[in-house]
Amino acid sequence: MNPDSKVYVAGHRGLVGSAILRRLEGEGYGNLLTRTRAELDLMDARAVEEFFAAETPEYVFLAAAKVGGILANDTYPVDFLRDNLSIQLNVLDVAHRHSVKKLLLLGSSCIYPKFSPQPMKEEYLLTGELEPTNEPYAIAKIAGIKLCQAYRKQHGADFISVMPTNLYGPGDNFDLQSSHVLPALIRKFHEAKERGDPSVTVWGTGTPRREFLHVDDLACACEFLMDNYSGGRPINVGVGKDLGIGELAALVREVVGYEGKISYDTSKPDGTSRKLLDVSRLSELGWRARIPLREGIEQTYAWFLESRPVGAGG
Ligand code: GFB
Repeated sequence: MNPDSKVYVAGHRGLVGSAILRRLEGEGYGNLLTRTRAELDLMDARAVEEFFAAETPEYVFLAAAKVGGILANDTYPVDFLRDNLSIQLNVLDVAHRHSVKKLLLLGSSCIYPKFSPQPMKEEYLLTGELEPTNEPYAIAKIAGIKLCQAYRKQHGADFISVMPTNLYGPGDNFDLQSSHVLPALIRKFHEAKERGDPSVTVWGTGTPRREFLHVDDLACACEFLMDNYSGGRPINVGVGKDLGIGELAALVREVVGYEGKISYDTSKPDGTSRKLLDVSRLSELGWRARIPLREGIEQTYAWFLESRPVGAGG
């Protein structure tokens, strides 16, 4: 890409898309294309065709997706499978037919088998059963990877796929039913502190381990990979280390300044016990994450406080 390349960021209002847009604007890209969901429904094949025919982007970051935490995935399997398949089918088909130079598809670390050896290498894909709570989403994302590989094989399309670990950062979803764990804990500890609650409830047993990548690091990796990687195999993007959910809760509690207790609701699912990514291929290409977890949580908490509606309490 160069500063006047026409770059379409699909999903620019979401956690990942907004970070990619922020990164590209900051790097001086002056020909960026975005559409809100109201302006362009990516599940409407005709609308996607008309948009690409009219705008002819050269590069596409496909960050638009139906995403959510463990409870949302477990509750809405149709939405997570159907919506993500539909978006990917439409955008990849039209990107190929309108000769997009390069497309980067965002996936997720949940594509790997539940009992993968850790850390998980890209070649472990499809070597075992998936985690049931997010299998629909994982199947949709695996289909996206396979479609990128098929367009490369059959038509020579330069479509790459990037598999980030669990993400967090500004622009995250803080809804307690549909969000991922880190933003949920920020909100839970903040509101408990403001209300003076004696304890905060953490879902599950607290024993699963997760890896967390700040979304600004992911955006930097996506720009790097768009310019430096053109292969069929998905590329993992992570920080190379993880921590227990209980440790994370203690860290968020400290950052927020809450002094009450932590209790565990084991009626909620733990999900997979661990999903640490092997990031050696990415580091061999010359990229590594830079934002430390504590600093990233402090920055995200500050964003959460600034972005809450006035009078939202706390
Ligand atoms: O982040 P999370 O919802 O998704 O949950 P996954 C991670 C762990 O945190 C689980 C625990 O063991 C949860 O039980 N947890 C504790 C909480 N308290 C909370 C809470 O208040 N809210 C939430 N959400 N979790 C997702 C997949 O799996 O990972 C997605 O479902 C996607 O499809 C995403 O792949 C990256 O990490 O378990």
